[in-house]
Order: sequence, then C-alpha cells, then structure tokens
Amino acid sequence: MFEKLKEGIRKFSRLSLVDKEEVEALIKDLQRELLKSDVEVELVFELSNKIKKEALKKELPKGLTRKEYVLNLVYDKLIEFLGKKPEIKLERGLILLCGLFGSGKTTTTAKLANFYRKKGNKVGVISCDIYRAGAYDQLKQLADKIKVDFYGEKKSKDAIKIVKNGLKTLKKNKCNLIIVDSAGRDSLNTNLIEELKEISKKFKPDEKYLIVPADLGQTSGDQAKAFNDAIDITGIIVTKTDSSAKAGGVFSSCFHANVPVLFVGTGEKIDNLEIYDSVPFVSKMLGIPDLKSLLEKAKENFDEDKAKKILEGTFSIEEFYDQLATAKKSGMFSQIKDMLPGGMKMPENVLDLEGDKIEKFKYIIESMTTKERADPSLINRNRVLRISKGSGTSEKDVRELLKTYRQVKNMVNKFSGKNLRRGPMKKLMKQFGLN
Ligand SMILES: Nc1nc2c(ncn2[C@@H]2O[C@H](COP(=O)(O)OP(=O)(O)OP(=O)(O)O)[C@@H](O)[C@H]2O)c(=O)[nH]1
Ligand SMILES: [Mg+2]
Repeated sequence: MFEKLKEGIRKFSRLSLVDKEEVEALIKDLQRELLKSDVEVELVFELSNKIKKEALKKELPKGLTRKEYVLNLVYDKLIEFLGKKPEIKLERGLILLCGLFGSGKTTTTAKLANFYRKKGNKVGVISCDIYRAGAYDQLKQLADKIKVDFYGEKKSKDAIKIVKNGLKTLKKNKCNLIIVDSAGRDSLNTNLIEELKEISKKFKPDEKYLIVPADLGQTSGDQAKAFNDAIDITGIIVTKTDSSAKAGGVFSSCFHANVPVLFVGTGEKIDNLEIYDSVPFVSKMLGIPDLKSLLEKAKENFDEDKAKKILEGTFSIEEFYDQLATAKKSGMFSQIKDMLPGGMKMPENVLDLEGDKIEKFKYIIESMTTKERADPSLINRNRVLRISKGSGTSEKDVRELLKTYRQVKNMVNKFSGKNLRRGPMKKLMKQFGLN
C-alpha cells in the first residue's frame, strides 16, 4: 500500500535542493495516492492546494531547510485532514451498534466487549438480530470465548422485547457496560430506521455507533450522514481496514461529514480493534514515522552520552536496562520499530515487555558480578542458576534478559552499520548532536 507515495517521499528526501518543481512533483504523488485510497476529488484538491501554498512560502521557520519544512508540512496537514485521535471514555453505559449487512457489527460487538472488559468493566452483550439464522449462535460463541455475559432469545421475533429483557437480566448480573448487536439490512430503509428507533427508545443508549467497512471508501460520508439524520449516531467504527486500501476515503469523508471515527477494525481476530488515530496511518502512508514526536520523546528521556552508546550499539547491560525502563515508558521502542527499514525487525519480545518483567530484570542485574555485567557472555549455566537464586527470579527470566540484551544489541549494530549516516537515523543522530 502507498508504494508510489513512499517512493516519492524517499526521492524527495534524497534531494539536496528543493524547488517549486520538486514540491509540485511530491504533491502530485500525494494526490494520486489519496485518490487511489478513494478520497473525494474535491477534498484532495483542497488539501493539496493548501499544502502547495504553504510549502512554497518564502519565509521558512528558523533552523529548517525547505525540504524538512515541506515533509513536516505534508505530514501535519495529512493528520489534520484525516481527523485527530478521539477521546474514548473507558467506562460507558450502553452502546448500540448498527450498520448494513455484513459490515462487521457482530464481530465488532465482541471486539468492543473485550476492549471494555479489559478496561475493568463488567460487560454484557445482547443479540438483537431476529432475522438472520445463526446470528444468536455467532454472538453467543464469541461472548463465551471472551467471557462476557450474553443475552439472547433464540426463537423470539421481537427485537424490542429482547432488548428490554436483556437489559433487565444483564443489569441484574451487575453488568455496567452493555452492547446491543442489531440486525443488518441491505440499505438504510424505513424498516431499519423504525427498528433502530424502537430499540433506542427501549435501550436508551449513551452511544450509537455506525459500523462501516473500509471498502465503502468515500461513500461512507453519505452513509454516516444518512444514519446521523435518522438516528443521531455518536461515532463510527471502520472495519476491515486490513483488507481494503480505501480507508483514507472513509476517514476523510467521515471527518468532513462531522462524524468522528472512533475505532478501527484491523483483522478478524477479537483483539484486532484499535482506537482510531490518524498518526500511524499517515506515517505508514508516507513511509516515515512520527519523527517529530519521536525526537521530542527521545530528547526528554535520553541523555546524550547514553543515547550515543545506544545508537552505536556499545551499551552495557545496565545501560540497556536503564534505557529499557525509560524507553518503555515513552513508547520509544515501538516508534523505533516503525522507523526500521524493510527487513529489519525489532525483537517482538522487547515490545511486549511488561512493567513487572522490567522490574525483574533490575533484580537480575543487581545479582550479577561486575565482571558479568561488563561481559554478559561469561554467564554460563551455573551462573544463570546462581543469579536466578540471588535475585529471586527464574532461570528462564535470566536467560530472557540475556537474550533480549543480545538481540537488541545485534539489531542496533546492524541498523547503525547500514543506516547511521543517512535517513531518519541520521536525523536522530543530529538531534542528539552526534555528528
Ligand atoms: N479482515 C477483517 N474482517 C472482518 C473485520 N471485521 C469483521 N470482519 C469479517 O466480516 C464478516 C462479517 O462480519 P459480521 O460481524 O458477521 O458482520 P455483521 O455486520 O454482523 O453481519 P450481518 O449481521 O449479517 O449484517 C465476517 O467474516 C468477519 O470475520 C475486520 O476488521 N477485518
Ligand atoms: Mg451480525
């Protein structure tokens, strides 16, 4: 996805001098990519004209070259264009999901239920689709899998009654967050509107979310408007962003229709649900990560000496721990992950490290001798045993720390060797005053 634009950005960043012609070429690439991702033509031109005007202005902000300025500008404007990250309240009373056939309502009911359950809510779901055979079982199975309460009436043909009974039963079971999965239709007809209005009347949802599949592209805006006029939706969930290149069209059209996108579905699995955020989307689109916030965070958390060691791969295991503890807090590793050029991977286990694991690492390092800390390759099986006993951790923990340290070191070494003097890494080095 977005290959052409990424190539354009790459070319642009390699230029030594940037002039009107180059800026225009870049904007053409951007336009093409946006149109391909089904963004409305007028919106594309509005955006690109805005960028062009600002990109070519005479006075540049201090300390920036035109090239840097333009790249930042494209990045900022795109994020603005696609809408900011929404604020999601983590405790919500009642949520009604609606949408057309096959948009992903039932799957998303389960994904949302799981999301809110993990935030500490007692969640219940109600299956309210009385039309499609199998709708009841589909949601029940999902609910059982994620261990949330389920209510449905398999033989009932009265959606309103199901909602009423479900609400009563689930509230009695102390559910504080209840999600209703409604039936789909092939279009937003009076029949569907009436049913949703009736359900709303009984259920009194705090939130009404419209489920829209990404392949709907720019027509999502019209659909959002129509549902909004009919039943006052409070937000949109875009599903199947993993299997369609048209998400840009959905995000921009919903944003311009004034209905916020709140979540995105990124796959068929239960945990493939994310809070909508245009930043990673734009980063992916441009092939550059959020360099600015990376640099800001980097500055906050890294002192120069340490940073230099990290970037050159010459850090000790203690320094590694230090960085791990601060970097984990700032999300630095996951951002670096996005920066790595193709084929180079951040070890997954580093990204998955939890706070208590990092705490364990601290005890382990404290139990090492000075020699071992200086050269962890000395640590053989006997030493692992001794260290694990001394630190009150398992041998597996000790080996995991050693492995993680080795992996990150290897990765950084490879990374530095190839890329230290160019691309985003060069910028990062410069920011630290290292070249
Ligand atoms: N790849 C991908 N598939 C998804 C996603 N969300 C849902 N699906 C798939 O889309 C299909 C339809 O999903 P459902 O949740 O049954 O849709 P629905 O809106 O409840 O359908 P009806 O009740 O028939 O209107 C299923 O095969 C899901 O696995 C997603 O984010 N990514
Ligand atoms: Mg369904």
